[in-house]
Amino acid sequence: MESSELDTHLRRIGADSETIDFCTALADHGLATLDLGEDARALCDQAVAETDPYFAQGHVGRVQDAWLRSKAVRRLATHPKVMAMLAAAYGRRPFAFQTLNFQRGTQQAVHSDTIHFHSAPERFMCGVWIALEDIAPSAGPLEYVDASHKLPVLTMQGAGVNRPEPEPQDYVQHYLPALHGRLAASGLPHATVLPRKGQAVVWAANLAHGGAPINDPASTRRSLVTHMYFQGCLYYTPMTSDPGSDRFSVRLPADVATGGWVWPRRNGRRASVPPPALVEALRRRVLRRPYVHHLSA
Ligand SMILES: O=C(O)CCC(=O)C(=O)O
Repeated sequence: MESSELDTHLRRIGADSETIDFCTALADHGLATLDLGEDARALCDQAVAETDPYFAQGHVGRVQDAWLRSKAVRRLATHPKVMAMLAAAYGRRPFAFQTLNFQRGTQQAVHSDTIHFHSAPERFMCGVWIALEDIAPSAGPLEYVDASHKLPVLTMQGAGVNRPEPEPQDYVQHYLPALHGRLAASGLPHATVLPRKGQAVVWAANLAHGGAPINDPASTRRSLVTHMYFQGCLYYTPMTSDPGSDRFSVRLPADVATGGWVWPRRNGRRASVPPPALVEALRRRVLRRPYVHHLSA
């Protein structure tokens, strides 16, 4: 999708007009929407019923990996139409590796997912944001910087963090200001999306996006974000990696469809996975416990 060969690729796979429109929008803007149909709208209601109890605890910002317990979240995260569109757009089999459920707008600073999860070769990652209810403009909708996925990927080192093991606070103090400076200099316009229940918004790995301000404090903005990787790549956590020096914090991502994991590969071979990543994957598989992130006071 992000190569100059997109048109040839789409002709070769015999893509239909909906697939061509989806892939072209993703290539041009870094973001494309899909309607998942009536069955998906029923699944959205079920996903809300299965995840609202987590939020009833109060002060819960997001629920990570509700798919481990919620059938509806798992089915939406692996929706066949989304999978087919992503396979066409990227030319590799996609797999969902993480879900996040939100009940309200996140007001998250504009960022790019390439600082949280990335791949080698680069850009084989994307986000899929499914509206679990109709999204109102005052509810802090998803915002993005149009076509910003075409900018070079900003690493911690590119943001001036030169210590061998960057620390989480470096993200706020260095990465975000550097990214925001680049985006301002690019002059690319900000936009928001207002999907209806059962519509999916896909963003490219490097697209700058975040949560717009909430103007109606009583509003809900129920959504499900699924982070996707593609088969046959090395998967890593960029914040603690230095890709320029070939030093990667390798991940062993889950495969939401199977409940297992997908082993990372580099140059066609299985890559080695550090023991802590293996232990974490085993823990997730045995405990099957979603993680509830509480809002700081
Ligand atoms: O839903 C939002 O406001 C932003 C979500 C997001 O940035 C993400 O999950 O990567």
